[in-house]
Amino acid sequence: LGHPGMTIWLTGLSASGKSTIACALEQYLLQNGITSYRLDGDNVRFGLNSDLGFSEKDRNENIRRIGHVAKLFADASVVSITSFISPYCKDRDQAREAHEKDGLPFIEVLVDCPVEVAERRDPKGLYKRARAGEIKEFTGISAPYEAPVAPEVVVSSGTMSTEQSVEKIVAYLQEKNLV
Ligand code: GGZ
Repeated sequence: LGHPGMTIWLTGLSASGKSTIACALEQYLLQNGITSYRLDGDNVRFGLNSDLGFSEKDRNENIRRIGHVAKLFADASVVSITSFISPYCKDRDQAREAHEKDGLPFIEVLVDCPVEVAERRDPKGLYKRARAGEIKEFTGISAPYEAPVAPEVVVSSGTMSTEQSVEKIVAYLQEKNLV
């Protein structure tokens, strides 16, 4: 019997650590024989969603499409792991509803990271450019981030290691008999 598909939805600021955690989680699942696939900016924003920018409307559409793609993977018995800022509650809730309506688990993971910490990391210099006004509508600086009110899991990228974050997510999945 194959493994049931589901979506593990990471949400958090730019430089919060979503991609790092998503990669480590994917590795863990694959090593344990669970087929998983990661959706992120590199394979979605440059392809399927290359027509979209960062206005509120474009982000709504970005997340709407990603929600449906993740659901298609889950429907095909794959564990899809998404790592997008997904700053609006309404958009994440829509993705959740689409999954739950069809009985597919949707696990929302808040990668909690104070904006000060993300801004100090600034691996791509984007916060600096946003402060300088060179990037408009930058999440956490000049565009909103609505943290989830009741995520299934919260990991704190400022105080937990990547391994600890993965362990916490896996522990939740085990507790719910999802892995
Ligand atoms: C936020 C931006 C912006 C603006 C470009 N605001 O750290 P990164 O570089 O690699 O991750 C960010 C990524 C965000 O894309 P998402 O598809 O995850 O966003 S959303 O869910 O809100 O649709 C950042 C880069 O794109 N980036 N401009 N204005 N992040």
